[in-house]
Amino acid sequence: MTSRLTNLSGLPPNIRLPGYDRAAHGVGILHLGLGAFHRAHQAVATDDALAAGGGDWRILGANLRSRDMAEAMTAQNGLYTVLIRDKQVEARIIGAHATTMGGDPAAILKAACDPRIRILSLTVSEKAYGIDRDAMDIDEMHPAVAADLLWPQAPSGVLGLITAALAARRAAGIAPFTVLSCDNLPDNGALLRAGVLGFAARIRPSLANWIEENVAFPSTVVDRITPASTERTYSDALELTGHHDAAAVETEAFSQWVIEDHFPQGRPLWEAGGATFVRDVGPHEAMKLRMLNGSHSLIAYMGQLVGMRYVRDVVAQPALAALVRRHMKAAAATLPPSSGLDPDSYADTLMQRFANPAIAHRTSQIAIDGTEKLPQRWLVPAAEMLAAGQDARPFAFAIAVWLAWLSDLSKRGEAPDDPRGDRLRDTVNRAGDDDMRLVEAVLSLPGLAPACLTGNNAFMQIIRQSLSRIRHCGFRMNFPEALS
Ligand code: CS2
Repeated sequence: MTSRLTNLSGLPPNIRLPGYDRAAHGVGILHLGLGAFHRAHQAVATDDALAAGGGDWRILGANLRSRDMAEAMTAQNGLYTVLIRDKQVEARIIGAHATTMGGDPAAILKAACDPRIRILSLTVSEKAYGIDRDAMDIDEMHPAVAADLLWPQAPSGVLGLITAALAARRAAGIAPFTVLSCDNLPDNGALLRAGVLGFAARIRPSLANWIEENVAFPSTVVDRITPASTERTYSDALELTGHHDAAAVETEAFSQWVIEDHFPQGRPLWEAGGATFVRDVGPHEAMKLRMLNGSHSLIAYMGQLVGMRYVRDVVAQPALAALVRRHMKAAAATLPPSSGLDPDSYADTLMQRFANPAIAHRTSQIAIDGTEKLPQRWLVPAAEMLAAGQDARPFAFAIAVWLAWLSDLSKRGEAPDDPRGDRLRDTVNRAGDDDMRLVEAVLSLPGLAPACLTGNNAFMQIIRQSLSRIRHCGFRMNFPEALS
């Protein structure tokens, strides 16, 4: 009978194991968000850092709401398998997690006050923050923010928890942790800082001042394509390791982590895991969010429109791949010219990564939460192009594809998987067959598109034309026309 992965003995010799004595290292990081991406990215870099540089930097991993992953990992003593899918599949076991907890915000708050915790990192997804990006302040309508403002001693959301933990540490004379956002948001450190300061200012202004002066919020750029785990992930992990693993993840070989080096309480030797430390992540971030994530979203919505399940299927179609290339080129034109980065070779690498036949990355997974993702991926870059008098048509096309997908869903009576899903469905329904009404109504939802984009009549008309062609002639027939 095969057993569950719970320790490091008896694993086949070709499986890479943690290169350090787990018991010899204490915790130093509290991580919020135990999803597949964290397990395939920061935790792997931390495993490498522990092996190369040592230190008490193991991870206390937590999910604010759900218990399942924390329980699965606890049952495995924090161990799990990462499958790296390239020409071959390589399996390695990660041992960086010391403890995992889920669904108990009070216990997580307590852990965040532990003096041993010197970094609080997060992969909670764009929608969990509750920050109004235009105002660079809290979004008081966000459910977790609203609840935590009413009862800040018992927070259940990200901003409330970080603020309460920092307040408790300050009161107890414990140095604050460094706060490290690892989500795909623009200037994620500065954004989270603004959110925490805004939240703290509502509770106690002197606390906000203290946070402003004492807490570091370095920005980061994270990159590793990590599809949600499936039955295939678990069965491949079992075949390779000989053990059942309910926390197994699969990912690509590529991994990138660019971090602003501002860690007053120290940090693991993440360089050993491939991280690069810079003074300003800005250029890396714009290239990644706009070229990778921006074309990912285009691929996702085109794939959804034509019924293609995986990213690799979409880029295997020459006409669709050409549209993706065209989008990357437009995204590259929005980047600062003297950044020292090479967008052309970046684009080539991206096309290869997207085409990886071993990675089954669902278009439906990337299609979720469009209203949270598209501002930084398409709408702000498009607005910048318009302001600079450049040709932003590829962005108009991408927006039309998203609207056509929303329209398809609404016709089926479905709402998109998005925090504003019901509102989107109702907005699209009300617009009916009137293409211009649909374009205007969706893009003028609060906080979505910059005013200079919605106010640009010529650009709005181009979106309408593309939308109209897609809705009335069908997306497939539209390929050559879209390219012209
Ligand atoms: C994707 C990202 O789901 C999405 O929206 O674009 O998760 C993407 O796979 C990662 O950012 C790659 O690093």
